[in-house]
Amino acid sequence: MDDSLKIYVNKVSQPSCAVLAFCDLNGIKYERIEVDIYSGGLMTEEFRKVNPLMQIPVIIDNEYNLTECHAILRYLHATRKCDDHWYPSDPVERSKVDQLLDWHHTNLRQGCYGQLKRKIIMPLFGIEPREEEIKDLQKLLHLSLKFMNKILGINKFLTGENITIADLSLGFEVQSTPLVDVDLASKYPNVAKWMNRLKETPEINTIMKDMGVEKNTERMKAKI
Ligand SMILES: N[C@@H](CCC(=O)N[C@@H](CS)C(=O)NCC(=O)O)C(=O)O
Repeated sequence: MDDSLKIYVNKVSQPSCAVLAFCDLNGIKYERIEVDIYSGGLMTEEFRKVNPLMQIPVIIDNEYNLTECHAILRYLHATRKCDDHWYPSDPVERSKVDQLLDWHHTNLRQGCYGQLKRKIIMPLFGIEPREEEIKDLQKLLHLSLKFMNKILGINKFLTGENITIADLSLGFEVQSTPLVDVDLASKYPNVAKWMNRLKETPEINTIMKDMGVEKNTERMKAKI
């Protein structure tokens, strides 16, 4: 069954990386299909058939197409042999994971990717971002990191002692924050320690390194 799993991703895409890491950590085999998000790869006729919403990540499992990183992570957890800790069967523990996954989309991701989309992707297609909007998103990002810093002052991982799919989803987003001028170590030390803890896992570290955040941060600063 695993042999027929295709995953459409880009190495800088945070939700794509969370799906790839989950598969690598759980021994799930897949065919990786890289989509060029900077030069219209999401808009091709071929890709629109895969996902009419023109976003990655997407999986095709046998003939079933599924989008949305969090839905994909839950689906893979339910259909493959994965340890319970990733997405606990206990309703209370599971709800803690779900709570963070929902929160992520309208807070941390909005604050981080929301800025990246406006600063990097939209200008490539001739759309200039509004400065006010970027400022508001930066505020949201800092509020989100402050909240995470508080939780991670108590917990080893986001929901407690064990790593879950929420750590993957939020961790890959946080990996991109230097691109929008966030210095984690000085402002959010508990988040920085948690990121180091995640990077102790080789599968996560490899994918995080491949995102090329350091190099891309230098490039972005050079443009300013
Ligand atoms: N809610 C989606 C978001 C996916 C997403 O934002 N993907 C980005 C790449 S990181 C994308 O495809 N952006 C293109 C666009 O939105 O135009 C998920 O969690 O999977």
